[in-house]
Amino acid sequence: MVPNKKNKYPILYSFRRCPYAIRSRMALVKSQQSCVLREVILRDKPKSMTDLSPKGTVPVLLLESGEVLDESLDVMYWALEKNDPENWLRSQKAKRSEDLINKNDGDFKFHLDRYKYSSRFKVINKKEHRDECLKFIKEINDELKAKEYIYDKDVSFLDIAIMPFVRQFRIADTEWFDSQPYENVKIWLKNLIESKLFNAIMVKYPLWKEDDEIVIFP
Ligand SMILES: N[C@@H](CCC(=O)N[C@@H](CS)C(=O)NCC(=O)O)C(=O)O
Repeated sequence: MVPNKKNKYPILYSFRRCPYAIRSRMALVKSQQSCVLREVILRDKPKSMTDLSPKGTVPVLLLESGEVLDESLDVMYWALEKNDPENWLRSQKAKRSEDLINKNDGDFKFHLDRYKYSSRFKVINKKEHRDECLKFIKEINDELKAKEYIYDKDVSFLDIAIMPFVRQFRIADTEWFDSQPYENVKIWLKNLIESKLFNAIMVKYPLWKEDDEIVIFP
């Protein structure tokens, strides 16, 4: 472990549109944890990032202690365990939340990639993948029948862990998504996308280069 002596803040390697980085940034901002932000592009990752985490995915958070967190859910837990003003972590006491996040990060993400990036994945029938994604959307829609958010009436960890991926699913074909009969999901997503928090974490930052002035986020 290389202690991060340069700054009094953790260093976050992030990519604005990445759903994993989005959920981490939302938790960091909610917990009022400032970071030094290094905005990267995935086709040209900085060596300092891959030296810290050779698997080369974002987000990567280098803590003041030198510990490296390179899983977005770990970043969320780390931030919220320090400060969780709206008790987002309450959803994580339920096994159901873990199951839903596993489905999101597993099957849903798998089919989402093949639907959204069908040429990259050489997919012949992208609709099949869209249909597979819909199974998860239906499940979320059912969860939202009796409450505004997936766990209860307020935003929790569970919503934030899932929302960036459902947003991506919508963006793949906005008109089609908006015409689907999943009203609960549509309202839930709209509320989260229009939230102050989401807009605060989607602010654009210039690409980071070695020797740049530090950028404090948020
Ligand atoms: N399990 C990781 C996955 C992160 C991930 O796959 N991020 C994508 C961007 S959305 C990435 O960095 N991919 C590497 C690449 O495209 O080169 C996490 O939760 O942090």
